[in-house]
Amino acid sequence: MIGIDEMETLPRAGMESIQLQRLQTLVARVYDRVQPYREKMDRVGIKPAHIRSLADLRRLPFTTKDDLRDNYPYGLFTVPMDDVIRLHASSGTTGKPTVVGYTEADIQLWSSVMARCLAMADVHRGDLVHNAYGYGLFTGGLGAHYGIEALGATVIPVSGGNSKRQVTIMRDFGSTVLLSTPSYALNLADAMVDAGIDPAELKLRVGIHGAEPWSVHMRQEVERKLGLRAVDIYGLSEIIGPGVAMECLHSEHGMHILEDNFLPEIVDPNTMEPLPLGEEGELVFTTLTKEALPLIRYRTKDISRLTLEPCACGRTLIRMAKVSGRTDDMLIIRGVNVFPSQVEHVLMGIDGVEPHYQLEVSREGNMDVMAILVEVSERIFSGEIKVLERLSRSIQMEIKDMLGVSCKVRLVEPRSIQRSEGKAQRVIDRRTQ
Ligand code: DLL
Repeated sequence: MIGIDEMETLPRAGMESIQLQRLQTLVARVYDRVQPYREKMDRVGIKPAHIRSLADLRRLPFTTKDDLRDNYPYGLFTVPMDDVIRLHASSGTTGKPTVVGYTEADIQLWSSVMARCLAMADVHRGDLVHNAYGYGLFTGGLGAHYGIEALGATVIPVSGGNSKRQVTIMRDFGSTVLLSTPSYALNLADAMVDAGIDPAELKLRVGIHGAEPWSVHMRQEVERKLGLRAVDIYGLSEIIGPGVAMECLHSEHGMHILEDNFLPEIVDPNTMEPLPLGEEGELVFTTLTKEALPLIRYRTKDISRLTLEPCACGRTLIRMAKVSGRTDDMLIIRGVNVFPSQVEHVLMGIDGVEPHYQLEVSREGNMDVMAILVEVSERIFSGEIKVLERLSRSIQMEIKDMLGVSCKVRLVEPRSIQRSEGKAQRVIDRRTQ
């Protein structure tokens, strides 16, 4: 059984010395093997030998999604294709997908970091793990799958879709752990209601949800509707997939980053200067142990904060706060910056509102107009018009108060907003169409 790995309780100096050693090896490796990296480093006059302390990390150039696109599909790989045993890809909103490759050692590494993450939520041998992350090019399904096996638990590789069948399987197979995006977990809760299954009939103990931002309120909804303890897991294809960071059962305030493998920084997205612990900014990762596609200072566009405050579980790993949004998800509505997560936060605090919503942005003349489509509960929807009007006005006022922007509110009937099997689509921007 996997418990707390020895890497997870190291004193700071011990961790930093491992990180430095790994960073030096990595920088030498990419400089030797990958021309685009060498050219970038030469341009700023930095050689592998210049990396003498962890502080020297900031002298290295950043890597972005554009670097991956410019070298599509395999240009940043450090090994010949013969050594690559797996490919995955993430489809962005525009252009070519981002292709990531893994050597055999990378797959082992991925399985082990994923197993360590699961262990943080006390998943263990004997657990029946219902894996509803999509299998395929998306890293969620297979990444989690190998981790569950490495842990010695039983994997149920159900993938996404066909929610009705999923809830029957969960009940009949006796699933104890659910892995899915948070939005899909809510779909499964609806499917349970439809099938007349009470969550209390199930053996679910813990839900491990990630791959999209979700608020603390949304967590409460998932926990209430499914009768389990819901924890957050973070990762991205470029860095490895799921398994970069994970909440333990003690930590309501952040995910432990497996920093022996993934070295985090927070930078100011405008100046690109590193920010001190505790300040919010863009999360940047350097992969310390990956072979096929190591990345140096990769800009994730995710917004978070780092903390070294001790955690009750005893792990000394640095933690990242729940992702509050993405720099590229930010909507600018009549000059005001709006993140979908802020809207979610406001909505989830209002009684009668369901955790299903969408933001529609359009242009009327020269004006940006934001409409919020919100599902309301059956009770409210079938109630009096004046109750609906009051609710709509109160949402408008709360949004105006909290975000400083006025919006239209359209209350829609339960289950009318399209459900996703993976990541939910929260924003429809019609300004560019
Ligand atoms: O979503 C990997 C993953 C699968 C993570 C399953 C967790 C569970 P990508 O498709 O490359 O990889 O998308 C990565 O998703 O940059 C974040 O914007 C977002 N994301 C991932 N986890 C979280 C999370 C997978 N826990 C992108 N909270 C990332 C908020 C998340 N956003």
